[in-house]
Amino acid sequence: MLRRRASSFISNANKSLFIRRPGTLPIRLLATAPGTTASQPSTKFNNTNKLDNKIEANLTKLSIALSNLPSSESSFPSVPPTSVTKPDPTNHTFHLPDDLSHMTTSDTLDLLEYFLKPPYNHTLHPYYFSQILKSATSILDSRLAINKIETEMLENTTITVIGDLHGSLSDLSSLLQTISPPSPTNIYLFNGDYVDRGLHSVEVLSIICCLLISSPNSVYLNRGNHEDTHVCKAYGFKAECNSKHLNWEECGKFFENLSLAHLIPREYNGGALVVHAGIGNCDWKEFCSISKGDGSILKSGILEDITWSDPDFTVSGIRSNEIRGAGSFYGGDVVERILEDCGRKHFVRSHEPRYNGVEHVELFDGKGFYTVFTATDYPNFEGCNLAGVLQFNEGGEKNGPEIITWESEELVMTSNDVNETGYDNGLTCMKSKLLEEIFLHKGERRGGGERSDES
Ligand SMILES: [Mn+2]
Repeated sequence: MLRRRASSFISNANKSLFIRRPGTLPIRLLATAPGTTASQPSTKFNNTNKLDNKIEANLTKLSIALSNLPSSESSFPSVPPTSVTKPDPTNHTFHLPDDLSHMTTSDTLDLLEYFLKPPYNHTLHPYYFSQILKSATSILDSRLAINKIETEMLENTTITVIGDLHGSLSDLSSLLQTISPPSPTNIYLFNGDYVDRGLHSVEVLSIICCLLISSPNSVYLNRGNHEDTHVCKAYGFKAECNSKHLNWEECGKFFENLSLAHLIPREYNGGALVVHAGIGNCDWKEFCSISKGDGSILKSGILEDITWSDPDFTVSGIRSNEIRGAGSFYGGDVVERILEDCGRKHFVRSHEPRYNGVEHVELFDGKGFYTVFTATDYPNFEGCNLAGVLQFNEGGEKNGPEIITWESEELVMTSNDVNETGYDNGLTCMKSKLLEEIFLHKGERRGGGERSDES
């Protein structure tokens, strides 16, 4: 039913949607947006980065070392926030409720609409950005490092794992269209890497925080390797905050309060262990003993492994990850052992882009290993990879989770407001027809009983 509704959205929005169950070929429902070609280069990400992962880790470690020097900050100039006081009601900015505990999913969709309206350069006022970070951090504070997703076990409840978004607001927008906004029967688990590389990390992080605040029992967040002030200092988020006059340092507390792993209950396709990247050389008992990160995640063995590692099923056991220069390579035997220990059937991670959005590797005894990546047009694939999410269904013990993928929305990006940092200031032009279609249906979604007003 969700898929049927999603396809009617997508049809009007000039995009393609694939729905694939494990072991079947994708079903192409709709035509590719006119004017797009498979070889079209990505315009959503900072292509000056060649995504060399070893350089990424080495740069981060260098950044950590530099940060320990007294004068190191001089090489990373900050733009101080222009204002942290509440904007006057007459200010033509987007205003959030005074008491954020009263914020609804509808308010969050209004904010998304504001971000996507012409002239395409809207962002949150520094006061509200600070307020939502504080509110989201206080919700995360009560959650465990290895957190269990609790659901009300309502009929037809789904838990959807969302992979890296990397500042791609259009992919977050199409996610909300495709699987509908979070609700008590539509649980979201964002699996890290919300910021860096893309042009709208501030807006992506703002919408994710607002979804968490408006639906705290329906939204869960894992920490990725880019939710680290040392990493996002080098990969775009800090520069973007500076260009939008936001206090970047306030994000540090939010990052440190993110959970590192989530357990999906066994009633949902046998359950799953979900981490951003992987696991290292530790048993389940050690894994469960970790606490949330304090400062950089590159300083601690287990945290670094969870957020930086990659699978290598050609070998068994654990070995150092010489490609990234951080984290480990782990074999299928390591995954199978930890699944046995935690009593779950599937292992889900993100961290690496996949051409088809989701990659599934079948392990022994029906157990599954999944890589989920949700940002489209990623530079690794010349800008033509699909978005993917993985959906767990209540009562679906006998089957695997459902893979849902779709193509990117057609976008026209401009960079005519590049500031001195070389960073596009957020002037993203989306085709007006697409925008009209997205928000034409927003009222329908609200009317469908999916609006969440929980606080
Ligand atoms: Mn990552």
